[in-house]
Amino acid sequence: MPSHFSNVKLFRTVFNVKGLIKEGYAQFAFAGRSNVGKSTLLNYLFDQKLAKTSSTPGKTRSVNYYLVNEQFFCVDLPGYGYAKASKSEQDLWRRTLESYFESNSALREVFILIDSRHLFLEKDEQMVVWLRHLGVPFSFVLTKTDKLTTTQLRKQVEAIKDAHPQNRSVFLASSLKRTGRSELVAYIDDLQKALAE
Ligand SMILES: Nc1nc2c(ncn2[C@@H]2O[C@H](COP(=O)(O)OP(=O)(O)O)[C@@H](O)[C@H]2O)c(=O)[nH]1
Ligand SMILES: [Mg+2]
Repeated sequence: MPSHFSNVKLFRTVFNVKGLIKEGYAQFAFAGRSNVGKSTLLNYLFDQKLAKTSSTPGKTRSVNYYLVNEQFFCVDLPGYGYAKASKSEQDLWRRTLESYFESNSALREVFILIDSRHLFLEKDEQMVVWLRHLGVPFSFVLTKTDKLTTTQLRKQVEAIKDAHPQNRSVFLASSLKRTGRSELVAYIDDLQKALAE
């Protein structure tokens, strides 16, 4: 399948709330706990190594805007739930995300990445409550699906759908095995087209 994300570049890296972009190109944001595989998934979607990956959690503190096809942003949000982060770091993280989500008229969808082995962790559930409260549309991406058997994975998908019947979709992805890309890309493409009409 040809890449729909044929032209991707890092447009802006933001370390504080002042640089956040709230209008203009549509935004599709990617959120999740540190180490969930967010940067790896973005690189898989982009089909190039633009986002920095790491085996040490808690590295990405910035908000990174990737401009795709000169049409929309994929936004790499700072990872949460990093236990070793200090109180002040966690406060900064919360302020940044709060500010990112609030009154962001360009934000179309948040993909909440969850490790397919570890559903219903407190911080992920908090994120869901938060986004629902703000009225921001979101869907789930279960990552690292290569770590589970087909049966285990099916159970996890049922569990998350049961727990969150009102969310839009549950996507499955393994960046390692390179599966799940076309569904995500098609979904973003469709949302993007619907907006343009
Ligand atoms: N088995 C497996 N490991 C993955 C996958 N995606 C990422 N990882 C690993 O998970 C770790 C964290 O990945 P990274 O993308 O940096 O996570 P981030 O902190 O969410 O951006 C790295 O060691 C990756 O190699 C996947 O699909 N399958
Ligand atoms: Mg990362």
